[in-house]
Amino acid sequence: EVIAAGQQVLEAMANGSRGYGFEWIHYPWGSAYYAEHGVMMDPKGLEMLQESDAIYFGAVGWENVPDHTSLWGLRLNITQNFDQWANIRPVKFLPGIESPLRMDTSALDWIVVRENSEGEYAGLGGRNLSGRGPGYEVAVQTALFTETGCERIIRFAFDLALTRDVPKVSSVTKSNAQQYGMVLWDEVFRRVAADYPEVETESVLVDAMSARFVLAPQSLSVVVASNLFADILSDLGSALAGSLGLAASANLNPERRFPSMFEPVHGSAPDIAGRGISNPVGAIASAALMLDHLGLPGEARRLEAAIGSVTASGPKTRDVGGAAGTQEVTDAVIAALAQ
Ligand code: GGG
Repeated sequence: EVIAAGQQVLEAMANGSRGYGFEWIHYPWGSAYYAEHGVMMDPKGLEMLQESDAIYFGAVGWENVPDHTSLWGLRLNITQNFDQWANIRPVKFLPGIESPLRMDTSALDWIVVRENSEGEYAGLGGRNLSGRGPGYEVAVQTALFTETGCERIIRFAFDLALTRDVPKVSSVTKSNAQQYGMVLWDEVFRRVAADYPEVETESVLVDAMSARFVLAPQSLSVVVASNLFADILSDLGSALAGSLGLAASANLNPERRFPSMFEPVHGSAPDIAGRGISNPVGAIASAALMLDHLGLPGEARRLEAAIGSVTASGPKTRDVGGAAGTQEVTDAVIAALAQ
């Protein structure tokens, strides 16, 4: 639903004859596909996707497939094999959206940079390791931190900070307890920071950063963290900005060897899926990130301005206190683009 909404918006933009267009290939991969084929995507799916300039992705997960099967079979299959190692998740406080924070939120604006290729999502480990049988099973899940993996995402965060009004990077770990991988991360962070003397830095433990998101979010600009920590923190950030339905993300292969993937932060929301009431803003804002990646930054800003004018005074879905449906909000964004 939300991807169809984003496609309508992009088509409306391209139809304004601004010198670009879209050619869409729709791949029906997901849990319904799994029910029919026993796999989440075509076995040649990566080769098929490789032909595209970008991937516009909805959400993964449904009740008929275990979550780890659907996530690894589709989303992580793509992000890991296409080395989309930088996941950027802006936390935007849009006009007209009420935040649960008790403060003036109008100037709040930070970006969570998620390491997207290793860490706790390395997929390393196993079950039944003790061989001792039911009731005594042992499972191991290992996080992987490589110096090159840490360095590339930390450098990415610093380069991003240089483009922002407040050039500051907050690095988040739990290196007091995770004494190997996250200590390596902290060391790499200090080393890379030395190359960026104009950027303010801090290293914060993830528990303290969770509290900071709520108590002092004005102190944040770019927050870089491991795969799992940044996933959790970005959900917290989206909720503080008013709804998970608003949050956009980009899974980038910065070297452009593979297509990058743009998706709303939210999941498949089985409780409301298919009812025409999902908030399309997260998916539409992800389309704006895709426009940036495709070399159309002016169009990306134009789309973000249209989203802002709709959240400020247009129809709203129920997650942000309105009663409008997905299509009504989509139509309003398209109308705002025309103004
Ligand atoms: N559009 C994002 C999405 O589908 N998320 C599903 C999910 O469960 N993701 C977990 C993760 O990526 O860590």
